[in-house]
Amino acid sequence: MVSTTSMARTETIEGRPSSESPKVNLINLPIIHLTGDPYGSIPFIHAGLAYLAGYLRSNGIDVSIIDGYGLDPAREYRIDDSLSAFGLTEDEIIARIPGSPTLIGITVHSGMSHSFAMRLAQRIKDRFPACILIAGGHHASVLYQDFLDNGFDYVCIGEGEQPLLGLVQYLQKGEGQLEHIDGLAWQGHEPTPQVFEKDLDKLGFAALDLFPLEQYWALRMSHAPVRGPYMVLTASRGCPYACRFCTTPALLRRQWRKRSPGHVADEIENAVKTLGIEDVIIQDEAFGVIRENALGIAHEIQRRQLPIRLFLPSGVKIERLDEEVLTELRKAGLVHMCLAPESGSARVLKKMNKPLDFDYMFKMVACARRLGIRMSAFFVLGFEDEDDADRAQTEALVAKLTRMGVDEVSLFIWTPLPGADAFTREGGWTRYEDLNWTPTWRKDYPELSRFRNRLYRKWAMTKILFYPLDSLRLALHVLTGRYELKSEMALRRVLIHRLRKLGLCKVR
Ligand code: B12
Ligand code: SF4
Repeated sequence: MVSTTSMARTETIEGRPSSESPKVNLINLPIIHLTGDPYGSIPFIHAGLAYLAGYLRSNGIDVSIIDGYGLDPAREYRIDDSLSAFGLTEDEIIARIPGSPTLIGITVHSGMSHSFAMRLAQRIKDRFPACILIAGGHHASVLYQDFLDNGFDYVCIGEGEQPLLGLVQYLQKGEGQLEHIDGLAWQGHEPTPQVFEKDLDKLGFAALDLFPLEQYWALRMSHAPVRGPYMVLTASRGCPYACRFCTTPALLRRQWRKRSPGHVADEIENAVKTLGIEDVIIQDEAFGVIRENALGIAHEIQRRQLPIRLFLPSGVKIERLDEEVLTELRKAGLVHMCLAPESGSARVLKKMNKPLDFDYMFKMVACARRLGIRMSAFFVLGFEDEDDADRAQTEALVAKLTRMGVDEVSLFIWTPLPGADAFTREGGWTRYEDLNWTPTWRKDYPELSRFRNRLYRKWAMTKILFYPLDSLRLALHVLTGRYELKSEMALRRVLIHRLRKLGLCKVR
């Protein structure tokens, strides 16, 4: 049965003159975080939105981005008693929607933006009743019915390029049939799974120029320790693994797809020439799954002598790298990468369904250290029934990796994410905004928080003891803002925040 809402929507679509070219407005939301939480408020240029916009534009669609974060990224405001946001308010976003919009797309990166996105959708619908609203991103993909019940006409499940283009073409020219657009959900219609584009070159370059890049660069902070004008880029999508705490396996169905090295280098070269890019953040979930591809990218960048620094901040699967790949990537400009051991306990790793070859990891860490690649290691604390013995093993691994030369650790307290195999509604959280790496709702949060602090202290003490010069370097970089590590950015941020509060500093 077709609902009334869906009937009304269908009439609107069919009533549209076929020659009308809809302008697509994509909205990036402010960065919403727990007030005062340094783990959830990391600035980022939304790569997914940038690729989406680039794809539409290259298909002749008039597209713009209202960047609810980047237009005022240093401005923080309270949303309620526990949440704050960096960026524009709802009113300010709505005020920037031009004329009578035809199609608005809102991206929802995670549950942190759940209520904000719903409220914004309702207000857009009240103000522009004829406008068609679509949501996308991991969180919206998993909870598409909630979004359809709260004002959205469509939700895109998973990758956005083809479903959104299909919808726009349908609206614009009446081309195709709505039912044939895979990956699109609407009220009363079960989405059919997308056949993902295998050749990612066909999805084109990210439309970075549609973002207020200067504003991002002026922050001097991102999810990689960048120093100069930076760009975000994906060289591959998806991941062949199936870690139980992660949503990627369900959403991208364990299919790893790549771009050709030439295409990746073309995108970088173009950005260097047109935007003056110096730093490149590659944010693939699983960079280098096929070593020849990683080698190809490294060689292509070297051949063109692109003067860039490369960063891999999303956690590489270390077993996929080897000495030759690391050496060539280093020559191409790789200065920082993240590995993701997640736990020191083989038992917990088994539960996570995350295989890890410890000895191989140690070998690669030693190799990266020799090459001068700075490293960060990710850990997930408190996964399911993790006990004291598991924690002791994690603590020992943090110490060992730090002794071996891993420069910093990032410690996340586990929270169930919708779409992940380990997601469960049990646990005491009350709203999706609770599902971040600072899950204060967990009964064992105080204990886990103490454990996290203990590990950070362990890291700091081990580093000072084994690498005193590195520790001095860290302090110098915090003071000068010339980063090599994520921890330097985070510490400088805390320092500036404190000094501003004392009225001793005007830097934002
Ligand atoms: C890098 C990354 C970050 C970076 C920066 C993100 C960036 N630059 O975009 C940082 C570290 C800042 C970050 C922060 C967080 N992240 Co994050 N992040 C990622 C990661 C690894 C890659 C994102 C990416 O660039 N993907 C590649 C691009 C091309 O894909 P995309 O962004 O998904 O966009 C595509 C589609 O989703 C779709 N789409 C997106 N928007 C729209 C809009 C419309 C209208 C349409 C039609 C389609 C569409 O089309 C795009 C192109 O195909 C993903 C994992 C993943 N597989 O994506 C997690 C992920 C999205 N993050 C996640 C989480 C939980 C968080 C945090 C809450 C963690 C925390 N710190 O507490 C915060 C939240 C930040 C906030 N307050 O909003 C979860 C979300 C899970 C969920 N179900 O909610 C993910 C899936 C990781 C996971 N653990 O499973 N993240
Ligand atoms: S955590 Fe990383 S390796 Fe594991 S499934 Fe997710 S993207 Fe793949």
